[in-house]
Amino acid sequence: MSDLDKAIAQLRACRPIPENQVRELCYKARELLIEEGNVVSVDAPVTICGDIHGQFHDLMELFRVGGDVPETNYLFMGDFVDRGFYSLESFLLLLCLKVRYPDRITLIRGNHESRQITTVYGFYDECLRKYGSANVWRYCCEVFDYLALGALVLGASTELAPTNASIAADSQASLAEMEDVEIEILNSAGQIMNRLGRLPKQDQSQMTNPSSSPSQTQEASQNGAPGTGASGSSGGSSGNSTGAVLCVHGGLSPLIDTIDKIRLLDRKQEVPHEGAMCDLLWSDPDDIDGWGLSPRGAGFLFGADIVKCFNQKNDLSLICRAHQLVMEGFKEMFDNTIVTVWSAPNYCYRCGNVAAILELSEDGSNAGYAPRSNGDVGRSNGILQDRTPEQIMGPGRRYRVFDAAPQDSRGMPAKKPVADYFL
Ligand SMILES: [Mn+2]
Repeated sequence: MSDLDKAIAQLRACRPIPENQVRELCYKARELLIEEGNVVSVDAPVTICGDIHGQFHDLMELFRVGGDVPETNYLFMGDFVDRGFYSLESFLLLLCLKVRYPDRITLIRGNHESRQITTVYGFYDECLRKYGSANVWRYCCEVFDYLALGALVLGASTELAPTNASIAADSQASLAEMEDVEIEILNSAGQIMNRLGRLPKQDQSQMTNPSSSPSQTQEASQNGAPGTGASGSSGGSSGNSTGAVLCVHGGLSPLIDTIDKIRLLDRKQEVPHEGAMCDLLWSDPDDIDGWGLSPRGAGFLFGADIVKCFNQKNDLSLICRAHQLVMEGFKEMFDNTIVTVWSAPNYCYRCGNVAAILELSEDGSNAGYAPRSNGDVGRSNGILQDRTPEQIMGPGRRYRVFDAAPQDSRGMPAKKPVADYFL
């Protein structure tokens, strides 16, 4: 067994590894990450995860529900640390897996992967408590500076990969012979809780004129449970190519209108207080027109018009982001053009929410000749020339929803006092 495999085994048992091993691990991780662009390309199939926040036992539950590395290909959208009790073990395990299986796990940066934020929200204190010095915190922060800012998932199928999942006893879904399933929601036992059919592409004027805002009633009917009104009618022939899926921790920036502009940023630094890099890690979608000020004091709020315009310009079918607690684990907004994925169940051990991960399957329908976008502006002129943007369908999306790991599996005192940094 290699030293790295030993470290993985030790961290899986939630035991920190020695300081000198952390130093070496962080050095190796940096060497890997320095080679990655600001926007990493990831081929489907991939399982996309949101915030972890040091909830180590829930991360183990995530791997139980979603499959282990390297059997499952993972993309984590940041906020590995802070808030929970085990930021150190959670982040170091993910980093070990990255070094051990670089092509099977992608880590992008969240707003908590920052010196300033970790000093306030727990990770710094945790390192000091567990090692007696700030060295390990310093090594980790140097890795944070090299994490990619986003990822582009390519080759995702419009269809869901077949599954032998059974139907949950309490499922509300009408599961009989649905022709074109766009969204499937599974529980942590792998049973189907709900299925939503693909809606015919509606009101194309919204796409061609992104500044026109949908009415409130339309907006409300699209939030929460997209596709609820679906009758199973098809939005086009199955197996069509889907646009790329952009993954970022927070959201968009008024300074960024193309993915190429993200690629040009100098990311190897502490997260700045403002500017494009800051916005990508801090912004949130909101039911507004255009851009708005964020109550977080960093990043911006952005509306449906911004998302639809950006997606169209960059041949994207979906933006996938994390950063906001969602009680149901995931939330699709703006006619399914953006989704929030949240992967920390019972956040801070008290919020009562469930968590979710998003599986995108591989488009095997055109074996070797799948015309697909790569998020480049103008690329569609050559490749998707016979398609209007309205015909780029979203990928089939399988959400696995899970609860917090049982308290008795944690090996920690149930009455452990809440740390100061929760206050
Ligand atoms: Mn965040």
